[in-house]
Amino acid sequence: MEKSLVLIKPDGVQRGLIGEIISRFENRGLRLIAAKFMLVPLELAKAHYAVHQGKPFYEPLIKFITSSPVMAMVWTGPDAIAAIRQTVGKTRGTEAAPGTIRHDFALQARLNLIHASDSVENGEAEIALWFKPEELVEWKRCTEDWMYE
Ligand code: 3AN
Repeated sequence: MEKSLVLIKPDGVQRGLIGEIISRFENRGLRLIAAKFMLVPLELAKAHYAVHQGKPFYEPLIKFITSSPVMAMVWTGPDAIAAIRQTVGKTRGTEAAPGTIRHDFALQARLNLIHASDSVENGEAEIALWFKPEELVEWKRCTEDWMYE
C-alpha cells in the first residue's frame, strides 16, 4: 500500500490543530504507522525542501519549518497519496476546495499547516529522510476489513 509523509507544520501545532488534522485522516480510514513530535534540524529542513532551493520563498520556508515543533507522521492506505493530497487541498488556502484542511483552516501559501508527499516515489524518499525503518509500526486497524477491498 502507498505511504505518505505528513507533517503538521509549526502553524498547525501552534494553532492547536494536531487533533483535528489527525482526526480527518483517521476518519478517512487511513492507517497511522509512525509519528514523532520534534524540532526540525536545519539540515533535515534543507534536505526536505531541496527541490525549492533558489525559489523566492525558500529561505522563509526553511526559517518557518525550523521555528517551532512539527508533528511528523507516516500514513498508509489504498491510494494514500491521492487520498491525503485530496484531504489536504491545494497549496493556497484560497484555492483549496471547501472541506479540505487548507480551505477550512488556512488562507495563504506558506502558512498552510501541513505537508503531504506528492508521489509514491517522493513519499518513499521523504519517509527515509524523516524516519528510521524500525520506527514504522506494522499493524492493521480492525476497521480495515470493512473499508479496504
Ligand atoms: P505543497 O505543500 O502544496 O505540495 P509545494 O511543495 O509547492 O506545496 O511547496 C512546499 C511548501 O512551500 C508549501 N507547503 C508552502 O509552505 C511553501 N510555499 C509554496 N509556494 C509558496 C509561495 N508562493 N509562497 C510562500 N510559500 C510557498
